[in-house]
Amino acid sequence: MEHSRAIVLGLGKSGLSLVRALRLRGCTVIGCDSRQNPPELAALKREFPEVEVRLGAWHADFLQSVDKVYVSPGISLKETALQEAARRGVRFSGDMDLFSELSKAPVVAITGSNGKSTVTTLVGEMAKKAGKRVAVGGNLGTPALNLLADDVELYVLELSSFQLETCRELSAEVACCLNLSEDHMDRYADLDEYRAAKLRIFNGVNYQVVATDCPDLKSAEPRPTFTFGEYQQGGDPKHFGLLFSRGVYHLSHGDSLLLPVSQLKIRGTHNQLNALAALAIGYAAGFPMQAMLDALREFAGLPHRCQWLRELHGVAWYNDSKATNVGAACAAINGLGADIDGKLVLIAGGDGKGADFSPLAEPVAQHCRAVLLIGRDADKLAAALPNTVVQQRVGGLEQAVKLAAQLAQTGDAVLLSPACASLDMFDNFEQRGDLFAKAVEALS
Ligand code: UMA
Ligand code: ADP
Repeated sequence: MEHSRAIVLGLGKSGLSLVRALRLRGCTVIGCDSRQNPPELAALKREFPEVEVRLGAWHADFLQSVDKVYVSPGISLKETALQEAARRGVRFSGDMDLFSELSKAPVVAITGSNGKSTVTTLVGEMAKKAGKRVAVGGNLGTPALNLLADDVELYVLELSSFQLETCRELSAEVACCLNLSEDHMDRYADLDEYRAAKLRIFNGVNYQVVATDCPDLKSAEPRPTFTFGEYQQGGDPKHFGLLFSRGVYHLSHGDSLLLPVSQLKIRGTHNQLNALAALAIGYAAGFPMQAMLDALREFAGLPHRCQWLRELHGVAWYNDSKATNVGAACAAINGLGADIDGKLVLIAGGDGKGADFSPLAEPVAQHCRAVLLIGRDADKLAAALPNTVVQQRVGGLEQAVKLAAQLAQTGDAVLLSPACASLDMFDNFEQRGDLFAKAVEALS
């Protein structure tokens, strides 16, 4: 390997996967983390006792002292030491650069502000049904480098803007940026900078999949294109749409009906779009249609994403803890709100990551009976919401669940869709969702 001495910045999951891949190829590695007790330190010391570890602040001189510097996705390239090193000519890589160098099988890559995990998992299920030996991961949870294996026939990867920032040329077989709305505004100067990071997914791509309502989310170079979105007249065989026929909406391909949406287990209009995106991606990757439809019928969705929990006294309870940004919560409110007879009691709030909450005003006005607000940015959120809807600030999630049970009426649904990250109150969105589910289970 050309870079015999490398620094790995960040000793979380990605950092450990980088150290592992580099050590396997004989590189000398120095592992660094700004924290005194990074999450994978113990595992690193156990597996690679020979690797030098440095904890605490890093400096440009040090970053300049090796052949290659790999940066974990959670670390911003705007950090002072990294900027200074960049000025001195250091080029930073990420785990996806090394993955591209080492992987031998084609890659299907999926990004976007929302729906990534759902679509990635769904495409993975479709690939399995198509009989492929597929490895699924990336931002979804398993670092891409940990998926590398000689017998893999296809990689299906969810990629975040953070991972794409340090990825020069992925050369994916198929790539898609599902949608774009504000997220991580504590890391990006503006939406354009965030978009530019996302669009790197198309560098060197063979086939691209583009949402018809986001025509700018595509490769700068002309590429063979498949699309998804509203139904389009003309029967374009490269388009997957929602077609109203015989009184119900269907997933369609060109002019052919594929499946009534009632046969999907995942709920909400946004999930119908996710199903169409997965079809377009799978089609571009060459999966047989029947395999894709079988996977779609069976897919029950992922936990914490508009997940149905229970029905109690005529009220349905949904856990959408993964809605960590405004766009996700808007989609869940609109999607579920349109699906139910009554209104929504929404539980929202947490760490808003610097977001503008105003896009929530309209969906809340249209679909919500009440909004219960938790967490650090509860007041900021309250200021953005219409005062025609009942609003109440509550101390915690359990209290919100009890109050929601009192406010909801028969035919309503209670939806936890925070529009915020969980980190001000919880370890992660899973812990927030699990606590919500427990509190809902305890209701009688
Ligand atoms: N950190 C420090 N100092 C360091 C290094 C990291 O404080 O020296 C902090 C970061 O600011 C961040 C946290 O540690 O808050 C984790 O960062 P990391 O890069 O070490 O994270 P990993 O454990 O490697 O996990 C990463 C992704 N995490 C992030 O991008 C923050 C995981 O996505 C991903 O599953 C994993 O790689 C495997 O690919 C999580 C995520 O929250 C689910 N992603 C964001 C999102 O989906 O919105 C982008
Ligand atoms: P990601 O991995 O991008 O965070 P997920 O599939 O985990 O996406 O879904 C996270 C949340 O985003 C869901 O809980 C839902 O609220 C919202 N969501 C899912 N799909 C879409 C979509 N296509 N458009 C907008 N919001 C969506």
